[in-house]
Amino acid sequence: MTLAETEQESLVREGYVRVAAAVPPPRIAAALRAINHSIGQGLCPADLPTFRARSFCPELQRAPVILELLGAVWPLVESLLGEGRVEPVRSGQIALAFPQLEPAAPPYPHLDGLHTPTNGVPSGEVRSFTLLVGVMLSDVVPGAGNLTVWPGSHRLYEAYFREHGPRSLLKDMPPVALPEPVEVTGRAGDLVLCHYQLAHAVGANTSSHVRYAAYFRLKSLGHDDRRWECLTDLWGEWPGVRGR
Ligand SMILES: O=C(O)CCC(=O)C(=O)O
Repeated sequence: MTLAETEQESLVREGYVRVAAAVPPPRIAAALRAINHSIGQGLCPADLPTFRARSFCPELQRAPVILELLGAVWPLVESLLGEGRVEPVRSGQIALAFPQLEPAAPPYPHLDGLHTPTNGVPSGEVRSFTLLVGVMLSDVVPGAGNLTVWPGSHRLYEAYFREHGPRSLLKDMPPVALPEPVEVTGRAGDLVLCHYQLAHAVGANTSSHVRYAAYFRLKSLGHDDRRWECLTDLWGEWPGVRGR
């Protein structure tokens, strides 16, 4: 299981790539069953801000039924980050986007691992990683709570950090003009691979359906000791990416 050459080119240029039908339907069905069972037990409104920032169904984050979604694509991940070169992944994020009644507002780009009041990251830290792996658990049409990305923002940020220093990320998101965002669409079972340094957001969901997805944040072995230099060396932790 490897990326086709055009998919790799797209990953390098845009900072993300969608891989169709990467996770087998039985694994998607098993994960959805567990998630729907969990939310059927009831959601406490007070938990929602934390669930949105961290994960819905926290009791499932380490469950085999969620981790096996990543297991299905582990060879692909290792083909990019190197065999035996990825830190073990012990939990996933269950990301649900419920329909909203208000009109869509423009999405706000972010990088993961920066402090917010609800995400559990202490202020003064940047909890970066190498690769964001998203698994679509439901079909996603435009306007349905899509993962929204700013293609090429990873390269713009790399240039910014080279000029201003990687630790400038401790202050805030780099004040860089970004291209138009793209809503990633696809089918249940599709995979989205994003470079850590790609600006992204969850888009508005003005559809009639809940958007279901799972995300895994992968680190190259020893990433924490290299976290600052990675910001100015986009592909240093990606030995499987050609033409870096
Ligand atoms: O829910 C999504 O599709 C995006 C989530 C997101 O932006 C994040 O977890 O950092």
